[in-house]
Amino acid sequence: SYKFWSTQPVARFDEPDKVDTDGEIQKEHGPVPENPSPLLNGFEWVTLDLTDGQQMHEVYELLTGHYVEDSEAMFRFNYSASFLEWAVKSPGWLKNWHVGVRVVGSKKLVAFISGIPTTLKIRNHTVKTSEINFLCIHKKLRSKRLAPVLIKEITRRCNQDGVWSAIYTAGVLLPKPVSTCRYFHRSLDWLKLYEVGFSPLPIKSTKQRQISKYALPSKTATAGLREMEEKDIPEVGDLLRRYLDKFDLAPVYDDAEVSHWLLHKETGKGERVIWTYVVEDPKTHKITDFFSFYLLESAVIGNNKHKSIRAAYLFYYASETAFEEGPDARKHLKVRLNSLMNDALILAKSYKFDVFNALTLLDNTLFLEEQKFGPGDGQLHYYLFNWRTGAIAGGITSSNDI
Ligand code: YNC
Ligand code: MG
Repeated sequence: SYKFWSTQPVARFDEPDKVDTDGEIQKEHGPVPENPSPLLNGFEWVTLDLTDGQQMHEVYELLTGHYVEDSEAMFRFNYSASFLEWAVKSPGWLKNWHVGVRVVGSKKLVAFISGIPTTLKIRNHTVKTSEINFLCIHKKLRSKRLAPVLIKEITRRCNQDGVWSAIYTAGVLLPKPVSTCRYFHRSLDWLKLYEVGFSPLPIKSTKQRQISKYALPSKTATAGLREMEEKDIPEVGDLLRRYLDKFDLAPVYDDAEVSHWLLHKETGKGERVIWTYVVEDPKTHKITDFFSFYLLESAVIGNNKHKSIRAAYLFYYASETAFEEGPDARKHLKVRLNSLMNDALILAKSYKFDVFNALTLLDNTLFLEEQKFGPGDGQLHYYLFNWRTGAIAGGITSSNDI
């Protein structure tokens, strides 16, 4: 019945998938309350300073124990501290959008919600939004209607900073997704995935046959493939912007954002998060393609042999082949993406990833099957807050899937 969500400026289940005019659902921006709503007795609001390693560690600890699990509680996302650094401190980030709830007495952090500023292209509109992520409430405080209080507080803070619309993703169904993607998984270490209970052994197969099925060459095949470097930012940015412009819902990134989201910076501390490879044409030295993936581990709950799964998630990519025109354009793009993604799998395997994940967005359906990805149980729903537009079938993307 969505007691909370039915009061919010979001699309309703009973409205048509096609709309006449795109725009804000609530166009009047009334005065923004100066103070947060009160919390239950014994709890207090805090603005976290995530330039402080200690406070970042508290967020890390909360998420490690209490963030998203699969439906059978076998795995729980384990975002590393370096991942959180990357995800919540993108260019233009605001401290005001890192919101926590503490216990008054002990100061223990028991809830969190974050936003980062992002410009989105939604069909033919360019919209200043916040991307809301990492909503998390301590397991002992669940089902007490704290989530709506956190959501209203992050909304108030975004409004204070002049942002009136938002994008967010969730596995749960809420009113009403603008798009829905499915997770696909490609085994890199099939035996480990089997041992942790992630991959089943098909009745008509054997372990050895499964292992062989997912074997990969030891070397990549694309001529001119190399890691992205700082000097590539303008060209990668240009290629990515042109590619994303083909889709109905996508972020609009400037070069600072391209650098932040795609370029690995050697800091010497913490786990590496992002890997990006470009294809530099051996003759013209132009960047013709790139792809990227990030590391997100999942903790294996209650397994003696394995503590965690190292998963690579396909992130942004683009290829000049995507701009070809003519009757065979799609076919050519399919061939190109398949060779690029096969190289991505080879690289991920060399970095000891166990599985490679991708969603049904961008042009991913052109390679998922051929690259031996299989559909997972998980769905990812995309939502817009205070923005009305028609349903978008596939071809949606945003850093909000992280
Ligand atoms: C969810 N994931 O339906 P109704 S994703 C949004 N996103 O409301 P309570 C959610 N709403 O149905 P609990 C939600 N999950 O009555 C539940 N809800 O209208 C709704 N899990 O609140 C739910 N992280 O406090 C219901 O529930 C109401 O104690 C119930 O807390 C929920 O980050 C939660 O999955 C998810 O930590 C915090 O279960 C808790 O169960 C938990 O009684 C594990 O809440 C971790 C987890 C969610 C990951 C994510 C995106 C969040 C988006 C939030 C919406 C942002 C809107 C835009 C705001 C900015 C606007 C501007 C400008
Ligand atoms: Mg609650």
